[in-house]
Amino acid sequence: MMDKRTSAIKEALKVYFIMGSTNCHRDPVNVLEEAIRGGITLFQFREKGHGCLSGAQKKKLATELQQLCRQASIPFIINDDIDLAVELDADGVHIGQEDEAASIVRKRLGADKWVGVSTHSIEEAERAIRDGADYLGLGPIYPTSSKDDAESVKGTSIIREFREHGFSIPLVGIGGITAANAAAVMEAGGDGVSVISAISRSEDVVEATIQLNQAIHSRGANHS
Ligand code: 3NM
Repeated sequence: MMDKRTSAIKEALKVYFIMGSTNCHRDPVNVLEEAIRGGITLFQFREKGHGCLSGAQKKKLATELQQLCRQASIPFIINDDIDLAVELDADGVHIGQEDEAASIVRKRLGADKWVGVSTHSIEEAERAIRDGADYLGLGPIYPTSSKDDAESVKGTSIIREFREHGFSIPLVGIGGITAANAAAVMEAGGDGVSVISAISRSEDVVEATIQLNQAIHSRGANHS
């Protein structure tokens, strides 16, 4: 039997939207509002890249986005910035391999918060799990232009490989995922898809989010 925390995390990972101000052509607050209307299940504030906000401006945007998530009961995760996550009482933190170890993040956040870790190999995953990760991000599944220092494209085979290895931890795919290829991520054993541009750069954010939702629930997708 899966425990309550794990099933809540798996549920939240289904349509996982990641965004910061540099990912939007318009007001990120409006983009998030529309993505929530379209049915995202989890949000990560990731303020990175050329021209990104810092200090008080970053905190102000984070607070506004968190407010929207709270109103909609969508968990609000912060990328990398542990101090900000503690200050805002965010629901969790997502870190990469170049960031602080998951064990340190876990200690700072406490047992109740969610800690997500990007991993690219079985070894990195084993360490993240030992260090207390709640879920793993795997990518890039497909080519992406949203992350300058992305690793080589892994394909959905990385998800299958992790499941065959026996990892039961919640897994979410990332990198170049769209409504057209999201079902393959689920079929490989993913619990959900995390996307930046498929939502943030869409002409119709509500519709793009609905389509992603439909894709992950499409026939053949893994419903476990
Ligand atoms: N991390 P898009 S790929 C933030 O491989 C991020 O770990 C990745 O953006 C990884 O949905 C990526 O626009 C960018 O491709 C995802």
